[in-house]
Amino acid sequence: MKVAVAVGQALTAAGVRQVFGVVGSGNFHLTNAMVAAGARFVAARHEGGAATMADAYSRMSGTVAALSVHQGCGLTNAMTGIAEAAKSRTPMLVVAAEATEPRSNFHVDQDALARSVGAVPVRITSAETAVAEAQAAVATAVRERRTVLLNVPLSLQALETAAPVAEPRPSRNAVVPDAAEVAALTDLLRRAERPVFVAGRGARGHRKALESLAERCGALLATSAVAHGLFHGNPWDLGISGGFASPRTAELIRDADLIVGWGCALNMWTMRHGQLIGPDATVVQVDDDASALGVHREIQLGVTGDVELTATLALEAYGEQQVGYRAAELGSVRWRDVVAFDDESTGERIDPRTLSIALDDMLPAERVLAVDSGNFMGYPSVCLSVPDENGFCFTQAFQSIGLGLATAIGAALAQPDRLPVAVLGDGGALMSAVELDTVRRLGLPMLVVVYNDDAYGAEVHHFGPGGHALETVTFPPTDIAAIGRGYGFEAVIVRGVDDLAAVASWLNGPRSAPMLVDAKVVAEHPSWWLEEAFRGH
Ligand SMILES: Cc1ncc(C[n+]2csc(CCOP(=O)(O)OP(=O)(O)O)c2C)c(N)n1
Ligand SMILES: [Mg+2]
Repeated sequence: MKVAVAVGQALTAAGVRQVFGVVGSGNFHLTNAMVAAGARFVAARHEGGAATMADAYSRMSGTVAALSVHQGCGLTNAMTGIAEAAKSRTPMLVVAAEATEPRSNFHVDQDALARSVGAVPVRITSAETAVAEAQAAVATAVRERRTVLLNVPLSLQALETAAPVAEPRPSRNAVVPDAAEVAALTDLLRRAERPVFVAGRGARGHRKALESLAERCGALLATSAVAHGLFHGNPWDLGISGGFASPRTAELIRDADLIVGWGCALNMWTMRHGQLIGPDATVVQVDDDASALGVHREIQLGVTGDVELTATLALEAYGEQQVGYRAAELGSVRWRDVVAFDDESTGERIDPRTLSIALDDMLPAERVLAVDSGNFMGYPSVCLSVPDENGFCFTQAFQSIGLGLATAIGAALAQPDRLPVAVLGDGGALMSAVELDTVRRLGLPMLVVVYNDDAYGAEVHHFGPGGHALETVTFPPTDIAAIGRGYGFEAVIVRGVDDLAAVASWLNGPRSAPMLVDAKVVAEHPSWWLEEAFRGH
């Protein structure tokens, strides 16, 4: 068979069952071979969207998805999404055709592109080695948790090679922690009076082990934004640690005498530039990648080990249960319960807090939420609860706007039994609007909510107080509801809570078309988390 077909078959057999992309001449045969071998292909309208769909799908399904792109321009279009995936250590495969001939219009240095954003470039180098190289690319993505660019030169694609033979699918081995490090951790846990666990990306999927250990030592439970939802329903859950923490959550973390980051970098966002760590708190990090230890924060102990395994071993060694930080009932720590605010809705514009709380009350609990970047992003992130860590997909490692809609598409496909909700600013929505077509074409019953302030609000609030001219970051009103209707959505303009009746009737109906809410939001002042982020800088 042809190399392109053999590579496609080998990738599918190695576990890549979901492919997103834009197909051109260079990736046509390869993509079709993957479909013929049983993979599902979703055509995005822009490679940037396809990249983030693959990233979100990988994260929310725990499998390796692929992005398939045309040589050169197909890859450059996808670079922002690839950078996000690489920074997030999403095990993901980018399959790119490659024009190795320098005089080709399509030629760019694809290796350099990948390397510059932290992805791992590999290549098919001959017909004989093609299948093994394709299998190795998937193995690197899985075992090293990397975003891998597999370049498939056009000059090799039509050569003949042998059909791939089945290989076992690659999997990642749990890193066994050193016994002395586990003993040191157990000792600190025993001595702590107010321990708090902060679970990050590496803790996703390990709820039980962490809950059991926390119960034994009386720890309170929190997460970083990328693990939001992990402890949903646990009476000792503090929710998100960091800028999106409620004042009560922040207070409790700041008062901890021991903070253990589980698969969590404890970066400036999760720890509010360190402000959430009390002056006398001991800080521990457990991570299966030794190079992640102590990078963002000074730590007193680093444990190199798998989160689940380390927590299980610490529990075995711990001994008798202690009260720890669980002497008194927590009460609600939810932002909406502990932050009082005056509704600033005007009749023409709705207060984003009022909007977010009303949505939380309306939407079914089984939801999967994606939030884009911007001033607005804190409101839905803190107000909309999610059922578990696969109910929240946070593609913000690159802090790019415009990834939210594609994130919601990938997450929706990975969690098909949940209501997909994309929450976007008007800037991010208009940057990525082209993928509204993909939502409608796939028949996804998605709710898209745009917090529309007719501005790059984050920039307005950043520079407005300094008296700078703001014409570069403010826009005339745009009827985003009309744009939604053009793409086949049902749509409504929301200026007050009463207008959300249209969403209620959509929720109660067959949801045969997706729904877009163009919410004209009040934006007189920056959101609290943005103000804090400005102060932190
Ligand atoms: C790709 C990209 N371009 C520019 C920026 C800088 N930026 C950060 S927030 C923002 C404004 C976003 O506007 P919008 O989506 O309307 O949300 P808002 O801040 O108004 O709530 C911009 C331009 C960015 N983060 N990413
Ligand atoms: Mg805006």
